[in-house]
Amino acid sequence: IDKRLEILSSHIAAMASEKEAALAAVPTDDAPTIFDKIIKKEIPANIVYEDDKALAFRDISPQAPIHILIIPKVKDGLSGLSKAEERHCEILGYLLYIAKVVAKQEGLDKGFRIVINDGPDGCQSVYHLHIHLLGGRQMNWPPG
Ligand code: TR5
Repeated sequence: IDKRLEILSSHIAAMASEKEAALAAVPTDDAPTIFDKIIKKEIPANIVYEDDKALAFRDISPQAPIHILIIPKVKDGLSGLSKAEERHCEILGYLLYIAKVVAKQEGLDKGFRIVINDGPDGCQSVYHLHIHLLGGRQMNWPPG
């Protein structure tokens, strides 16, 4: 039971700090984010998939046994989904497809969860569009 409480309290702490990070984040359309540095390999990330359009790497603060972020290499104003224009349709569809490719690569045969947080209410903390791929455990519904 102690171990369970420890895990539970670390989950609650992570949730609180993620929310704090989201509320502290300044929504910006074109300003570079930490993800640009990951794309340019200026800071390390655990990259699980890469091609000319998309990059997928493990989230630094995983909320599930598998927690991967899928991002476009070129931001093109897509700081978040709410900024999507018709010209982004192709990359948006492509990123979803890559989420599926990565889910398969990770062996998530029993299912997975896709999340896109948008804006302060959506708990977005990094303003470079990203798809969360979560799996490896039973997800709950509704999400918090
Ligand atoms: O809250 P949203 O939806 O904006 O998601 C941003 C995600 O980026 C969070 O789940 C963070 O844990 C994750 N994140 C933040 C950083 C980071 C990262 N994932 C991998 N590597 C990271 N580095 C090196 N630095 C971050 N600040």
